[in-house]
Amino acid sequence: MAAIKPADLQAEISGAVARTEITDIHTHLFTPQFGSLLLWGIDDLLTYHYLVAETFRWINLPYQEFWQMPQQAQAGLIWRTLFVEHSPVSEACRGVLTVLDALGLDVSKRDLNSYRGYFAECTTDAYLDRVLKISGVSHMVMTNDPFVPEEYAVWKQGYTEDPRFSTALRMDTLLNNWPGGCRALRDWGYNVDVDAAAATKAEVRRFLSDWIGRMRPLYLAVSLPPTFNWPEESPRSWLLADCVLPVAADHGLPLAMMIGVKKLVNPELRLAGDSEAKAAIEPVENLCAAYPGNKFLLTMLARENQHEACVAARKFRNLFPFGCWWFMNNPLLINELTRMRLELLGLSHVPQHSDARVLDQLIYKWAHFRPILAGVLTDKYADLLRTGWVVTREEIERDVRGLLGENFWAFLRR
Ligand code: HDL
Ligand code: ZN
Repeated sequence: MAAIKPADLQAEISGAVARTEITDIHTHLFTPQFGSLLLWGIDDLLTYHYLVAETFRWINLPYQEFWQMPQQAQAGLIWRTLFVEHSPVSEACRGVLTVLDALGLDVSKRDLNSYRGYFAECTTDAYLDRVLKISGVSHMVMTNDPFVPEEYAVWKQGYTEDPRFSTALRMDTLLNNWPGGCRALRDWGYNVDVDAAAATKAEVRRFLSDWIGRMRPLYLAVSLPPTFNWPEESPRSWLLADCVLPVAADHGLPLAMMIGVKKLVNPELRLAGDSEAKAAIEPVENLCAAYPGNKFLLTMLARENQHEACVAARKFRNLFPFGCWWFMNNPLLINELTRMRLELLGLSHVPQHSDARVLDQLIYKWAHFRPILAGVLTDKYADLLRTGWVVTREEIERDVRGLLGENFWAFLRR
C-alpha cells in the first residue's frame, strides 16, 4: 500500500470520490411500480418546487392562474423566466443544465422543445438505468408515506422489491397531525381515539408494526417544526415516547428527525411554500439521552443549527448526522457544513443525501456535491500529510466509501 505523495493527493481523492458508488439515504423517488409518483423528464425538472418559487419572484401572475396551467406551459414559463430572460445562476437552475449536459444534450442551444424530444424517446426503466449509471447512485432510500392515498394503494396491491431501492416509513401525519392520523388509523381498522389511552397507544404500535412488516423500512422518519420540543404535553410527545420509539427499538430501526420546517408560510406556493427557522437542539439531546437503546438520524434545516447538531453528535453515539438538507443544499453551505462535520466528528457521519424529488436530479445533486467533498477532503488529508502522517489510496477509498454510504449501513447494523 504505497503512501500518496502530497502532489498526488488532489487527483487521488477526486478519483476515489468520482468512482465510489453512492447510497442516497433520503430521496422522494420511487420505483417504477409506483407509476406517476416517480417524476422524471424535463417538464418535471423545470416544475420542481424550488424553480416555481424562484420564478414567482419575477412575475405578478396570480398563483391560481399558474396552478391551472398545463404542466408544459408552467415549464415553458419557468424556462423563459429563469433561463432565457435571466441567467440561470441559482443552484436549482444550474442543476437543470447539469442534467441536460450529462445526458449529452446541447445546452448552448437553449432549445426546450428539442430537450423534450429526447425525453419523449425514453422509457421509465431505460431512463432510470441511465440516470443511475451517470449519477453513480447504486442504492437510494425512498420516502414512503402510507397517508398518501396514491402510495397507500400501491402497498395494498402488494409491493415488488427493487434491489436498487429501500424504503423509509414517513410519519409526519401521525406525529404532526394526530387528529388526522387518528382518523386515518380508525378508517384502517385500528381502534384509536385522540386521547392518550393505553389501548390507543397499543393500537398505534400495532399500526407501526404492520407497516414495518409491509414496507421493511431502513428507518422511520419525520420532519419536525422549529418549535419541536420533547418531552412536552402534546400528542407528538407521547406518540414518540410510548409508540414510535419502543417499536423502533423492537425492530432495531433508527428514527430520522428532520428538524426546522416551517410549513406553508406561503400556502399559495403549495410544495414551494415551506420555509425554515432555527430549532432547539435540546429535544434531540433529551431523546438521545432518554433512549440510549434507540438510534437517531438527524438533519436540520437552519444553518444556525448545524454547529450545535455536530456537538450533540459528539455527546451521543446513537445520534448520526446526515446531509445538507433542502435550503442547506447549496455549495456555500455544503462546503461549510462538510468542513464543520469533518473537523468536529471526523468521518462518523454521512455528509450528503440528494433529497431528489425528480429522478433526473440524482445526476446534478451528486455532480455538484462530489467536487466540494473532494476539495474538503484534499485539504483535510493535506493537513495530515504536513504532520508527517502518510495515507494510502486504499485508506482514502475506505474513507470515501464510508462517507458516500457505508457509514450509514454500518450505523444501521450497530
Ligand atoms: O420533508 C422533506 O423530506 C423535505 O425534503 C420536503 O420534501 C421538501 O419539500 C423538499 O423536497 N426539500 O428538498
Ligand atoms: Zn426530503
